Amino acid sequence: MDRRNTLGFDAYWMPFTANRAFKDAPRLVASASGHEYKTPDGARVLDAFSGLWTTGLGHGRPQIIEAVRRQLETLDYAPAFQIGHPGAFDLATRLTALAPEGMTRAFFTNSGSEAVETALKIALAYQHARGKPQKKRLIGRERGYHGVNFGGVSVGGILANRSVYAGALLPNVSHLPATLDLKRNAFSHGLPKHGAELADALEHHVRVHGADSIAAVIVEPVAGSTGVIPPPQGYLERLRALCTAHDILLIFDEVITGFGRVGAAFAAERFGVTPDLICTAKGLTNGVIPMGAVIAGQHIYDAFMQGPPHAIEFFHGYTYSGHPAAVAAAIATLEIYSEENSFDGARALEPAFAERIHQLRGAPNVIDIRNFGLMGAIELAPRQGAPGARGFEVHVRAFEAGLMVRNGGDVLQFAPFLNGTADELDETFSTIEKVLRDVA
Ligand code: PXG
Repeated sequence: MDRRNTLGFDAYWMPFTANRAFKDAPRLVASASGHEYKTPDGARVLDAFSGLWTTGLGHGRPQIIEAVRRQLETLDYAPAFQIGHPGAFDLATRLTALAPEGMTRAFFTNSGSEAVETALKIALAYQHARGKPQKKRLIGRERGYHGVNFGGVSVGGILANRSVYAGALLPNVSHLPATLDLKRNAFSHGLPKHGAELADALEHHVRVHGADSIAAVIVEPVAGSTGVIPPPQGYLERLRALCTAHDILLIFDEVITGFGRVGAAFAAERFGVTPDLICTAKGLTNGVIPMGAVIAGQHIYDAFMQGPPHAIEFFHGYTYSGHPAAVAAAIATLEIYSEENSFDGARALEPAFAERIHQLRGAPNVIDIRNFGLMGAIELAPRQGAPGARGFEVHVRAFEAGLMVRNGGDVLQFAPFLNGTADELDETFSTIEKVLRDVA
């Protein structure tokens, strides 16, 4: 008996989804073009989240699609280990050219989570290679999100992602405090004034564990999925100075903030703070083909290049590292960023975005609004005894009203396209304002 049916919802176990609620009332998109999705019924949904922070150039870009098609016809797969294909070298050259000075090497992965695992392993192996194998401690931050693999969950600072695995996570991990401070910083425009001193918590870990035991600190320059938390003014500079003073590597997880999301190639550039390693994904291919990358400082790579030249220097890699289709998508994407000056475009849209999102101050249940670059959040007061319910209801009702926004609990998140328009911003926030009144 053929037990397939045309649209059964049972078999697919959906990621980070309330499966039962979803399957009771599915929200589907069937096609996408430009800045919009269409549902299977043909209803238009304005995308106010650039995919999942992925697709800053808009959906269905012919140049990317054509590049992938051509690549698949020419070379569909190339072994990733001990063999190369020209595109991967070309992409690494282009990608490192976008990175801060001195960050000259790229390692390819297939996702942000894998980029994080790779960066954490590079950090530990780097300390080992330079004769400091006792430097094993990794320091993350409360409310940090670094993907879902064990290393990323360990350094991540989200209880719901961690608690089930307590005792099975990486040992030797500590956390800095989160920088979100509604009492002092609510409704800040851009970077909040207060909290640079929270970086000094690193000194606490140095006092407790010893700098000799600490390998690396990993932070998102602007925390994304836990509700868009821009760093306090001066915080990242301070963290960089402390890492340098204590001989600790600094890893920026730029899976969200890379590729124009904060009006520059990387947040590192926007803040003028150069880390030792950068994790990227998402915007690397405009979300079209899964891909991630770690960009490493020259000093990191050099430390690995020891021993006999025929020996493998780093025992790590993925079957699909530098997959030809992903590489082709990434090269086409980087070309469009350059041809269309997308990062400057995002920077130019930032003031209008900031102004429009902050107009929702005073809307029902809004307790904070945060923005930086083209990242924005509206935080809602939770319903009594049902945290997250209000945010989820806004997400569902907005979708029904033709708008795709993301809710992380009671925080609504916004990621307009790098080439978005004032009209789209207006449609986004007028729809949200109406939905907020309806659910109040
Ligand atoms: N690091 C950061 C900073 C991320 O934002 C990852 C790592 C993991 O990437 P992959 O490709 O393995 O998913 C992410 C992913 C949201 C949202 O709602 C954010 C992410 C993914 C899905 C939803 O903000 N970030």
